[in-house]
This record gives sequence, C-alpha cells and structure tokens, in this order.
Amino acid sequence: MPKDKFFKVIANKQHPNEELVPTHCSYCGMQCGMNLRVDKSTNKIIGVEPRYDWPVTLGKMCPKGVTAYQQTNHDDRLLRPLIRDDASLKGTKEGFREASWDEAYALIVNKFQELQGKYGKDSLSVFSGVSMTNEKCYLTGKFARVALQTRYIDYNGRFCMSSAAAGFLRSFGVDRGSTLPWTDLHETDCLFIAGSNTAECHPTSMFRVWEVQNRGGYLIVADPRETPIARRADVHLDLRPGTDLALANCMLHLLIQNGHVDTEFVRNHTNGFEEMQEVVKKFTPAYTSEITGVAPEKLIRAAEIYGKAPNAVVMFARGIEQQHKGADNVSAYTNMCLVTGKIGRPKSGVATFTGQGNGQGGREHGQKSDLLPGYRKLTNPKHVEEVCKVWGIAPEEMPQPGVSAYEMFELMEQKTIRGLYLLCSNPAVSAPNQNYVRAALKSLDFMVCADIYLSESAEFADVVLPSVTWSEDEGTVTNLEGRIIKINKAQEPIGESKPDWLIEVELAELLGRGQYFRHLKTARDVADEFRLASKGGYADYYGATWEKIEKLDGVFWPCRSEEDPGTPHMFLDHKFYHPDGKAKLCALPYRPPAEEPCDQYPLRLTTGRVVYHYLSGNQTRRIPFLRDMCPEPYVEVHPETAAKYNIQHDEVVRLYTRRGEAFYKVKIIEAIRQDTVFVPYHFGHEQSINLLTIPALDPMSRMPEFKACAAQIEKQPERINVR
Ligand SMILES: Nc1nc2c(c(=O)[nH]1)N[C@H]1C(S)=C(S)[C@@H](COP(=O)(O)OP(=O)(O)OC[C@H]3O[C@@H](n4cnc5c(=O)[nH]c(N)nc54)[C@H](O)[C@@H]3O)O[C@H]1N2
Ligand SMILES: Nc1nc2c(c(=O)[nH]1)N[C@H]1C(S)=C(S)[C@@H](COP(=O)(O)OP(=O)(O)OC[C@H]3O[C@@H](n4cnc5c(=O)[nH]c(N)nc54)[C@H](O)[C@@H]3O)O[C@H]1N2
Ligand code: SF4
Ligand SMILES: [Mo]
Repeated sequence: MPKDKFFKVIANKQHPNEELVPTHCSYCGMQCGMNLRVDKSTNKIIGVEPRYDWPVTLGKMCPKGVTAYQQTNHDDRLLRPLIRDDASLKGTKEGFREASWDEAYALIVNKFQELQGKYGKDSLSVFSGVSMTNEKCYLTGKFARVALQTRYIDYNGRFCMSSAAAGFLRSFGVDRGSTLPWTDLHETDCLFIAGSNTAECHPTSMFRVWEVQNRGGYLIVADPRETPIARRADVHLDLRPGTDLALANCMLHLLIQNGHVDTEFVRNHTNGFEEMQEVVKKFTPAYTSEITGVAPEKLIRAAEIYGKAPNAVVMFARGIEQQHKGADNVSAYTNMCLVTGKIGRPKSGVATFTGQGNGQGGREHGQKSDLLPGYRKLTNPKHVEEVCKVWGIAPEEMPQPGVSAYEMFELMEQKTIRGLYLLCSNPAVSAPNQNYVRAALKSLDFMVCADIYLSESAEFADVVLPSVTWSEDEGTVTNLEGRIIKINKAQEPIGESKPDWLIEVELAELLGRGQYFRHLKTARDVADEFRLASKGGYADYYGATWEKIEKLDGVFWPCRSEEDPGTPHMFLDHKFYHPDGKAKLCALPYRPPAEEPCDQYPLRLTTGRVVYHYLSGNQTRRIPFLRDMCPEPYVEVHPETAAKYNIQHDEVVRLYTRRGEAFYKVKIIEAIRQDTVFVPYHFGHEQSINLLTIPALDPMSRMPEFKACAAQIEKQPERINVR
C-alpha cells in the first residue's frame, strides 16, 4: 500500500484487515467513484465498494464497474515481455516466448533504428488509446514526436470522440464534451438524447434521466432501436440509421417556424443564422419523414417539447457521431441549443456522452495526428513554439501532422509505415473493415504491442510488453463532464509489468533521446510537465494540481492558475471561443449514408454495445460474470424481417456486406426497425462485426461510419443429420 501518497487511504470499518483506496472505474467516461478494497496482509486488491460521496455518481456502479477490480490479479495478465521467434505464426497466439525487459528493449531499439535508417523517421508509427491517464496520453504524444521523431501518431479516439470534437470545434471554437456539470442534468426540463444507448453505456447517469421525468420534465430519444431509455421516452424518434442530419434539420425548421428562436441570443452571440435557415427550410415534417422514416407527428411533438422547455439539454453519442457525416450531425444538433439560446446557463446546454474513461483528456494533449498538448495545433507555428519550449527541442525538429487512425492502416498496407508501437488499443477487433486492417498489421516489418493481456492485436506483434492496469499506477483522467479527477494506486504492479509512461521513458533513453525524458521519474513528474505543457492552451490544465483535484472533487478545465477554481459551466458569459466571441450556426445540407441499401444488400447494418462488455472486449470477456451474461455476439432482427427470411430465434445465419461475412445467432426482437439489423461489436476473430463494417470516413473528423452500411442475411442450409 503506497502510504507516502497524499490521498487518504480509508480504514475499512467492516473489515479491519482491509484498507480502501478511493479511485474511479477503469472503463467508461462516467468514471464512477469507487473504493478499491486492499488486503493489508498481502497488499492485493480483493474487491470494491461504491463511493457514495462522489458527487457525479453518488455510489452508483454498473456490472462492469463492480467487477473491474478482477482485472488486476487476473490469471491472464501479461507478467513478462514476450518475443515472437516464429514469424510464420504472426496473426496467432502462438510462437511467443518470455523474455527479459533488457532483451525486449534491445530488440525494439535495434529494429526501430534499422527501419528508420533504411526508410526514414516516418517509417515508424504509434497507435494508442485513451484508457490511459492524461499523463500517459501526454507522454505518448511526446514519445512519438521526440523519441521516435515520427509524424505518424493517432489513437482510438478517432473511432470514438473525433466527430464530437470536430463538431464542437466548428460550432463553439472549443471542444469540451459537456458545457455543464452533470450534477445539473436532473434539474433540467427536457433531455433530447440522440444516438445514445444511455442505460447500457452510461448506466449511472440514468438516475438523473429518470429524475427529469419524475419532476414532470420530458425525455426525447432518437434511436433506430427501442433501447431501454427509448422505451420510457415521451417521444421516441425511431429513425433509419444514418439519417440524423435530416432529423436535426427538421427540428431546426420547426423551432424557427414555431417561434422558439431566441432572436436576441442569435443576433448577439451567433453567426450564420440566415444560411442555416435557408438549408433547413425544406425539412418539413413530411419531407423529413420520407428520409428518416419517423412519423411527422412525432417530429412535431419533439420540436414542440424542446422548444417550450424553459431549460433543456441536447445530448448525443456514437449513434450520430460514427457516421461519415458525424461532425455535421454534431453541429446540426448543437444548432438546436444555439437558436433557442438554451446554452451558457445552468441546467441547459449540450453534451456528448464521452466514451472511454479518458476520452476527453486523451484527445486534448497530443495523441491525435494534428494536435499538441493543451489542444494546440501542429499547423500553428506559435503553438509549436510553445510546446517546443517545454520539450526542449527546436521548432524545426517538430514532426509535421500525420494521418488519422484508419489512414495509418492504409499507409501500412502501402509500406509507407513499416513499424508500429501499439498501446492501449485493440484495432484487430475495433477498426472497421477488418480483413483489410488485419492484412495491414500482418504486412508490418516490425510491431510492438503493449497491453495488460494478450489481445487479438497482440497476435500480430513481434514483441509484446506487459503494461499495468489502472489500479497499479496513479494520475489524472478527465471525465465526460470535463472534470479532471484523480486515479489512485491501490497495488504494486504484478509480475514485471510496468506503467506505459515508464516504458516510454526507458525506451527513449535507449533510443538515444534520454535527455528529453530522463527527468521523469514518477507519474507525478510527468503530471507536472504535462500541466506546464497544457498551460496557455485552451484546454488549460495548469491550475489542476492533484491537491486541488482532491480538495474540490475534481477540477473542470480550463483551469489556468493555482487560484482558478476551474470552469464547471462553459460560456456563462456567452463568450464562445471563435475570434469574434460568437458561436457558429452551421448550415448543413443532408447527405445519405455512404452506402445505401440496394437489391443485393437491402438491410441497414448498425453496430454498438451491450451493458456487459467494454469495447473490443479484451478486458470484459475475461471476467466470468460478464462473460456468462453475454458469451457471444448475435444479430438483432425484427420479427417481420425474420419471417421474410424464414429464420427463427437462435438460428445461425450468415450476415454479409461488400467487405466481409460473419455467422451469428439471430435474436428476434421487436425493438428494432424492420429495415435495420444490429450486432454488438465486442468480439474478435471470426465473430467480429468489423469484418463487415465500412471504412467510409467523415471528411472533417476522419471517423469511420460504424453506424450504417448495407447488408444482407442468408439463411444457412439445415445440417443433415448423419447419425
Ligand atoms: N456497456 C458499455 N458501455 C460503454 C462502452 C462499452 O463498450 N460498453 N463503451 C464506452 C464508449 S468508448 C463509448 S464510445 C460509449 C458509446 O455509447 P453509445 O453511443 O450510447 O453506444 P452505441 O451502442 O455505440 O450506440 C448508441 C446507440 O446508437 C444507436 N444508433 C445506431 N445508428 C444510429 C443512427 O444512425 N442514428 C441514431 N440517432 N442512433 C443510432 C444504436 O441503436 C445505439 O442504441 O459507451 C461507453 N460505455
Ligand atoms: N463496429 C464498431 N466498431 C467500433 C465501435 C462501434 O460502435 N462499432 N466503437 C468504436 C469506439 S467508440 C471505440 S472507443 C473503439 C475502441 O477500440 P479499442 O481501442 O480497440 O478498445 P479497447 O478494447 O479499450 O482496447 C484497449 C486495449 O488496451 C488494453 N489496455 C487497457 N488499459 C491499458 C493500459 O493502461 N495500457 C495499455 N498498454 N493497455 C491497456 C486493453 O486490454 C485492450 O486490449 O472501438 C471502435 N470500434
Ligand atoms: S458506468 Fe462506466 S464508469 Fe461507471 S461503473 Fe459502469 S463502466 Fe464503470
Ligand atoms: Mo468509444
């Protein structure tokens, strides 16, 4: 137990032989407060208790959260580095042997230097993830640009938060996922929620959602499926996947038509109203109904409720964002609060359900191909200079912007990228168009994967490095409100596993770039450099010291100085972050999904999550309770559609698209549109739905269209009984 730490370890009154370490869940952006139970005699984590004193979640946790502690001492943990001796077994779990860190490091450095010597600095790449602390995310960006000196770094947030980020940047000039603290949410009069399966994906926000209705307020949900939250909505807008832009434009059309525009707010604090009004003119309920399939009267009712509500919050998630027009969808729904002036005050605003634990912080500090810490831009010479000062390199040494996550696989396939350092992501499950992506990974000359378990992606690696779980290190993450919070260390790393920041510092030394890293001896050292590197950027964390985070139950950025208490509510002064201080009302003509249904592929395939699994499933598929509750994927099909294909519940069918096929059990369910099928994506190898998904990228955010492509089902011949 780390007794020298500044956070208070709590005595466990019920179990005197235990101590409680206050921290947060390892998984989603809710970052529920929890106390990890640590056995004092073994110093091992043995359980969890909710933290009732955590203001955002008040002791609530979901099935993943209550079992998250089982990861730390799991039998499958990687305890030592692995080296692949047999290259012919790439793409399988076989062919690895255990090695010392020294041997693994020597091989990595040797191969990386050989590739860069032959093919140039940019032949190496880094692909990372945001289940890591801000400190690790920050250092990973620095590691790529200063230690490896490559332009090619991007991360899994590109598949997650990039459309929200791009949309908010365009609308507000700043990208903080929520304009208000969620401790306000239940006090609003209307929640308009689009493309979020809130009850399964952000379950511990549900008590606030229900409280809105309990207080007499309203809930509107836009989703092609009747999710648990849609079932209790006052209006369920059951749209066709990929048609949100039409729906949002219709809401704007009706808000304008019904006199719900706050003309003073629009005049003083926004630009672009006329152009926007022109675009939404044709989105009458009748016209919109043709595109979306939603009944006109539902559209009218939804706009009326939102328009009349004194306070309202527009919320959305990947349902609207993982489209090749995701950024447009974000700006279009954001227009709703701008035209009605329902923003920049308590109980009103807009929020995206940030996905990963550090989905907010991880996108602000330099893991994205074009960004530097503090949300600075690589294309802005002043920004580059500011970061170079902290890093101690000359501006000429700063690599140029690279390409987005999916495009990195294209460069691997083309042999422009030859080497990969992959950490904290499992793209061999989670990237779209898996047949292509797996071939790209296989074609690499050399690949390193740092993970806590042997993931499906690690199967493509030449060297696998054992990282630590969130409970074996400390640092900060930024939750879905934009609140910077503290993750505390409850146990020493098991086996020879090491935190990612330490691996990067040690590798930098061996790569001959130690002068820029060797002063970083603890996570706190990284935190202090990171706060400095963010200083002056608009995602300014400088004032968010660990002590202040502890004292205030988290600190909302921007927090510019030690005296600054942080910014729970954005835009209270109605000043937006564009140079003229105004927000942008965006004029966004409708575009259909990249791939529309046709005779050959008449169904719309959409993909997403279930409450029991997390992302690629590499963590949750190993937890017995979660695996038992959801052991395998399935395809949700409407009863009418099932009848048309003559398929039964639990029958295995072939589901296929232009890119690939997979075989799934059918789940016949009325809670889905007849023209749509849904598959959860948490499974690997031949069960992965990403064998079928389309890599159509949003031109602004480079987000793939996970949420809509054209598909077909094929009934399998009945097996002949040979017995
Ligand atoms: N249990 C669980 N919780 C999680 C995660 C997890 O893996 N499992 N992951 C976390 C992460 S990283 C993320 S990003 C979030 C994701 O959280 P969500 O975005 O809520 O989850 P999804 O299931 O991807 O999609 C949400 C909904 O979008 C709907 N949808 C599909 N297509 C469309 C469309 O065209 N328009 C609209 N309006 N809706 C559509 C789907 O039917 C689905 O109900 O969850 C976080 N929380
Ligand atoms: N079809 C479809 N595909 C999707 C989506 C969808 O809705 N539909 N959603 C997309 C979204 S929103 C997301 S966020 C992505 C996520 O996709 P991934 O990035 O693949 O998600 P994870 O499963 O979280 O992968 C994290 C990996 O890092 C490991 N890990 C955990 N903590 C650490 C750590 O501290 N250090 C290291 N080194 N490793 C660690 C885990 O074991 C796991 O193998 O998937 C995307 N893919
Ligand atoms: S809601 Fe999210 S953060 Fe909370 S316990 Fe569940 S997975 Fe963890
Ligand atoms: Mo995500």
